[in-house]
Amino acid sequence: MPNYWDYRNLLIVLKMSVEVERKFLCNADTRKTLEEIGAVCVDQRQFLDQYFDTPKFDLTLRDMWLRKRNKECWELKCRHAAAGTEGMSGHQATAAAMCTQYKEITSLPEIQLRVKEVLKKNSEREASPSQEDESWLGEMNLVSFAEFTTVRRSFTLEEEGVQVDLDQADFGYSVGEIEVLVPEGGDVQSALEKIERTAGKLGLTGNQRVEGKMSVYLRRNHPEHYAKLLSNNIM
Ligand code: V4E
Repeated sequence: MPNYWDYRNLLIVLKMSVEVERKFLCNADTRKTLEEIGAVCVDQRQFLDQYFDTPKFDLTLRDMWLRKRNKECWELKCRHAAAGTEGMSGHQATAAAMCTQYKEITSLPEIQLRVKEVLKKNSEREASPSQEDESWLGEMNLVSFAEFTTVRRSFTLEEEGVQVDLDQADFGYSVGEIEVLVPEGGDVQSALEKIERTAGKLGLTGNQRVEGKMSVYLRRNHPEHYAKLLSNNIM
């Protein structure tokens, strides 16, 4: 007989979305190109990201990325088990391989539940809905391993439902992202097609994945962990 917690967890799962994203190298002309293809700049902001893991990196070695943005919003990104490439043309499979798919969880109680499960912590403590109470970090042995600020300009291509972000991280790395948010269980193939069309409009060529900010940060600041992530195909 399902209980309150089963229903609560089901509701949380239904609210989750999958971020389908392709990163690209941007240059001085990228903003002009975006305007030429009809993208509209909708936001410009700066944010601080603090990433957390255990000293042994138990989360990131499972491709789980726990962060706090601007000292207030918690988010857990977990790799989304993407559908296989059967039934895709070679071209579609290449386009899919250029993208990442991550589930985004933003509810703090749900984040705490997932992290606790993964770290096999069997504390009796209730998940805390309070953003201010950070005692759970210590209980789960979580410490900050990366901290950086990003200046982001966001553009939207409304007819495609696509967002393009141009990010400049404070450690001297710039990267662009074409992204589509898909509700859990939604049409990922259509998102991949929108991203590919947008990449085409931006004149992006080449089929090498471009590094994200974290990849560059870890290569510079935690080279041993970075090497482990590479050898486990997480980066
Ligand atoms: C998923 C992930 C990490 C978490 C940060 O993800 P990312 O989208 O790169 O950061 P950001 O600041 O753009 O977040 P947003 O504001 O869009 O939510 S850190 C490393 N990963 C895994 C990963 C990967 N393996 N490969 C690539 C190309 N990107 C990320």
